[in-house]
Amino acid sequence: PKREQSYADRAQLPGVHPLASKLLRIMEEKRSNLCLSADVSTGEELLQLAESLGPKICMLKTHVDILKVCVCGGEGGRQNARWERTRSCRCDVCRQDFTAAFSQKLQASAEKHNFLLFEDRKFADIGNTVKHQYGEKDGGPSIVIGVSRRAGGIFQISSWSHVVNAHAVPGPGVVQGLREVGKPLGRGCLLIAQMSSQGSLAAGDYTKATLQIAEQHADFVIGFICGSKITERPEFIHMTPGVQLEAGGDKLGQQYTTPEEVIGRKGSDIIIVGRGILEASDRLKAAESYRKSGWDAYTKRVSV
Ligand code: S5P
Repeated sequence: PKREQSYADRAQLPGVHPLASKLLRIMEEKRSNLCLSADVSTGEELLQLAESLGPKICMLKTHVDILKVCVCGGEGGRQNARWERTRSCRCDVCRQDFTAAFSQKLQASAEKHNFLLFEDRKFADIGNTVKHQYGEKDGGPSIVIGVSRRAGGIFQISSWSHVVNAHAVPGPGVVQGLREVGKPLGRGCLLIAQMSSQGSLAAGDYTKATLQIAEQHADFVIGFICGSKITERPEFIHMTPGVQLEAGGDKLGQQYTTPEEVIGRKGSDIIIVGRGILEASDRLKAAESYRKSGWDAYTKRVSV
């Protein structure tokens, strides 16, 4: 059988999406197929994770709607000196964590340590709605506190996140809506073809139909969230959550598989790890061991 292509080979394929190509090059350069799922509740901790674990990862996955957010629209913040200096609201009223300044810092960290940002928003509505949820076409940072007065919601996801994901359940319209906003900005989208949770309905024919939507929108869809490789097309990137060094699960249906299994046997490209790293006493050490396991499983697989 033909030898499997390396990440570096795949980055150079003529049909590969520029963002997928960039990701594959980062993976090869940093010898990392690890995506950190930075599921923490303060902006400070998120930035600190990006800075400290940045060198170990190819991608940082966020859930920015977990962060504390402001409901005062900056009104409280305007009253203190810090607001004047930083334009980031730290008032006692709201202590807002997600601001334009914050997303700029996150982007700076991504640039410095050479990883991509992935907001795990799981869009799942009709095209017109997701377009507004994703952000404005210009994608520029919001200048002042008026975040609440700007279209695209508080988070302005399209302005800072290289990658987003979507459920295929609404049909192709969800991808088309996101593409209108993201394509001009050079963004990419992952479709959720399978889920790691027990009893997931994303299986069988649903997974196949998801693949079809991706193939029809390959100028914007760069790959999948999945448990195992679902297509032989090397342009698509397979990313797998539900990974820990020991198989198992949590009390709410999450199911864990090991990096060796996911990369070595299931043929996925990237492991997504949250609590396996976040709950370790030494996060840097844990990140390094996931990076190494994922990378070793990959090199073993491509050398066959
Ligand atoms: O099927 C999925 C898809 C996703 S994106 N299963 C998942 O667990 N995820 C996400 O991966 C989930 O939202 C969480 O952010 C992360 C897994 O976290 P962990 O702590 O269980 O590793």
